[in-house]
Amino acid sequence: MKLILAIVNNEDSAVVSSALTKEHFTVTRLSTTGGFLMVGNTTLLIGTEDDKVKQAKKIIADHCSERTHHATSTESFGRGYSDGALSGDIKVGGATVFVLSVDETDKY
Ligand code: 2BA
Repeated sequence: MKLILAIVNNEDSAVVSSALTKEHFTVTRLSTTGGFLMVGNTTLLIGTEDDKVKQAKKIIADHCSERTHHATSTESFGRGYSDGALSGDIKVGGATVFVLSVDETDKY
């Protein structure tokens, strides 16, 4: 069994979770915040069998798009920048995906 963690853009999160549930994946959505831009994103938790990971990743890839975040000189980044040194266009996403092995899963 695997646990997929997928960090996706808030604007894609509803569409991608619907596409996953339509294909019988079970999904939990967490409201999260990126440590660099300090803006909201969504982390999907998807527990699934090993042989379905590829299918889940394809659905995520098909429904998540890269976006450009236009940073302004007034933004303070996670690294502490506030002098505009990193202002400009920053590419974000489509999705950042981690696949973890699960030793046990129980429901009570
Ligand atoms: P943020 O941390 O807000 O990062 C947003 C975007 O800013 C990143 O897009 C990347 O283009 C840039 N960025 C992030 N950290 C940077 C740094 N230290 N220096 C320069 N530029 C930096 P993505 O890579 O697509 O990441 C989108 C979001 O996915 C991230 O939001 C974070 O919430 C998550 N993420 C990405 N990689 C991760 C990782 N290795 N571990 C944990 N979370 C990750």
